[in-house]
Amino acid sequence: MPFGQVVIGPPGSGKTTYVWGLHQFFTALERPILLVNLDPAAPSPPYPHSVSIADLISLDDAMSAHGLGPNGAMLYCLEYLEANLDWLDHELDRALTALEQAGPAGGGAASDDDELDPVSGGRKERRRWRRDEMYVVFDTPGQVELSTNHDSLKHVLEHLRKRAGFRLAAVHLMDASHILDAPKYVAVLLLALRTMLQLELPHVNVLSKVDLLGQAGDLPFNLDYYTEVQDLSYLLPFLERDQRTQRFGELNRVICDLVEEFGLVGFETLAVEDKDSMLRLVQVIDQALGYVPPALSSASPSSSSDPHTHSHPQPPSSTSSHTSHHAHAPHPSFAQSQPLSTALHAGTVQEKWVDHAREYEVHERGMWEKEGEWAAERATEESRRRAVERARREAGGEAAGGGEGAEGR
Ligand SMILES: Nc1nc2c(ncn2[C@@H]2O[C@H](COP(=O)(O)OP(=O)(O)OP(=O)(O)O)[C@@H](O)[C@H]2O)c(=O)[nH]1
Ligand SMILES: [Mg+2]
Repeated sequence: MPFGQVVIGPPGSGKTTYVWGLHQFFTALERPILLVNLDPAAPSPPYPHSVSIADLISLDDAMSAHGLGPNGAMLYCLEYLEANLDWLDHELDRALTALEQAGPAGGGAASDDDELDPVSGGRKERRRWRRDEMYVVFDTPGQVELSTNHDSLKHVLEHLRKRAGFRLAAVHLMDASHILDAPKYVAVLLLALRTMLQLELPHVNVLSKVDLLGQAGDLPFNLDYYTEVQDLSYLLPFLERDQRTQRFGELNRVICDLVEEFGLVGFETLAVEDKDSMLRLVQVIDQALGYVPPALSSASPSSSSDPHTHSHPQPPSSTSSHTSHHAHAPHPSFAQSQPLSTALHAGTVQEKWVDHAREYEVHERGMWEKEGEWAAERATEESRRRAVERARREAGGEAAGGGEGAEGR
């Protein structure tokens, strides 16, 4: 029962960049991850992928074989995938099996030179990812109709869930700059709602590229107004003032009521290069999926499954019981993170990227410089320590060699 995210969103919303970022983030945290490219227009995506629809059919093939334009060919490719689910099952199974056998860090833990366990003296048990710990991320094309009214993607995902046993969440990226413009924000809300109703998956809507918000213009309301989709009637004056929407006063009101009545839409934020932002989003999606990242050592889940015996560092505000709710030992990335409720909430995002973007940038640069100096100092200390150890070993070896020589004489 592998877990996974299906990353969807309009063209240029940042899907591919996010998928690539996720791979780097998960690799750094030693979490299992496989990437699947479902965009036939991108035969060579920038990230290391295990499966690509381009090996089945490419957009160019579909265009030339059937005389289709890019949009029609894209729909054709997804229909072709739907008609070849055996191929997808086979490719996914091959990739999952390869990851199972490789284990963490591409096989480091399963290599022949396993270290000895310092306590028992025996060989350390090999840790391999289990199928139910696997995590697969699907990158999709930007054609919005694929997730709003064309059924092929929906059927492929249904197949993965019902037949192949995947537990999937849809992660819907939408460019944060749209919230600056009331009509575009309403369009984003409708798109999010329509997609949620179409795909019928656990759904996480995300305002992407939030780091660019500060440069994009003035926000009439605080960011949490938009992320929490608060009372939409406040938007009506903006819609009535806007030339594009002023003629549709009643329609605007009905659309806002509709979105509010469903009460389904809310947003997370993402700045893909910001570690805290990625961590927060990954945690939210883990929760939506009910996924607990695996602990690296095969011994640790049972030995530390009692939340009272965890020795991991407590987050700054340790009042939250978030990290101790997990049945297994939480992965270090979980344990060391802040509680979800306070980690990078909309208020912090607003401060960091909207109100005080410049000050934060200067502050962070200062922190990086300090971190760099600290790392350099550590490296110097470490190499000095190693040199001393080496010299000591060599001196010991010479003495022992001399002793042997003396005995022989
Ligand atoms: N500043 C900033 N730029 C981003 C972020 N995420 C993506 N981008 C940029 O947005 C542009 C589009 O990103 P892609 O990842 O190609 O978008 P996509 O959704 O995959 O696009 P399609 O595949 O064409 O639908 C690229 O120039 C990225 O560098 C982000 O968090 N911050
Ligand atoms: Mg892309």
